[in-house]
Amino acid sequence: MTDPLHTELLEIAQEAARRAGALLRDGRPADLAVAATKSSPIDVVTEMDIAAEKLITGLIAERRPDDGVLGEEGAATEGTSGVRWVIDPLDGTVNYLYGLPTWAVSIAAEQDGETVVGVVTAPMRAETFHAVLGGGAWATGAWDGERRLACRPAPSLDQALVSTGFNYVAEVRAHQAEVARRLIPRLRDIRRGGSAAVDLCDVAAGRLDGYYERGLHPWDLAAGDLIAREAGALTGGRPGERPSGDLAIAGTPGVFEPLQRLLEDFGAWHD
Ligand code: 2AM
Ligand code: CA
Repeated sequence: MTDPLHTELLEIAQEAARRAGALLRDGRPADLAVAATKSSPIDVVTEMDIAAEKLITGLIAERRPDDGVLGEEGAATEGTSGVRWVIDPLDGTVNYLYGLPTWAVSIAAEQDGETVVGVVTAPMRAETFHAVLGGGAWATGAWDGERRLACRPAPSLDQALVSTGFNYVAEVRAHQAEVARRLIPRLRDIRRGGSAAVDLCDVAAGRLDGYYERGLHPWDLAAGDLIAREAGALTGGRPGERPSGDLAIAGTPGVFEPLQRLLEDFGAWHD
């Protein structure tokens, strides 16, 4: 039996994600990419980002005024109910700016510090992912109904397709490129999707065998991490640690462990 609180949180997260996703999709000026070299498009994206976060936090405040909130665009309230929402109103900002489809709204709800609900919606892929702790991971697409997700059976690491991301800071990127250079000959190939939340859902959906990234924030990870785990993937950071800003790794069992070992050997978390 699903906890009625979890069901309520899931319904709120789904509604908020759907409405924020529609706002971002419908509100994106068609000429945003054309002007992408000027500074103004960045402001447009930031405005959309803030508007999406306001929509989400407004809905939460209306339905559950005693909950805490942590959002990328600055929302930060403690709350008194034991529930805290962790929100990325627009994950994959650079893709959104350029008109690439891989961007998402990511909303998670924590109960007493543990993630219990995660929703990630990718409007340009017409896909929404969700998970409730202990209830499996699910996807709904435009052309099919709800289907349960299971990560891929593990290939050997040299046949694994692994996604990653690169930081906005140049020195960090240089180090990440060095780690990727050492990793590439050991894998089938590398992908760089541009949205941590979507990458984690793609691991859940069996479209990627693994994913890793350094420098993420809690809102990039919270929902996608639960969705990946509920689909049977393993997630972590450095050996023995939970995923964090130092390092976040997700992978199908059999890929996760050797990938984590290699990333440790290559010092993937270093400054
Ligand atoms: P964003 O689009 O909301 O900024 C890209 O590799 C992924 O990492 C995206 O999910 C991006 O989120 C996230 N990210 C968060 N902080 C980052 C940073 N400092 N540098 C690069 N990517 C970051
Ligand atoms: Ca993000």
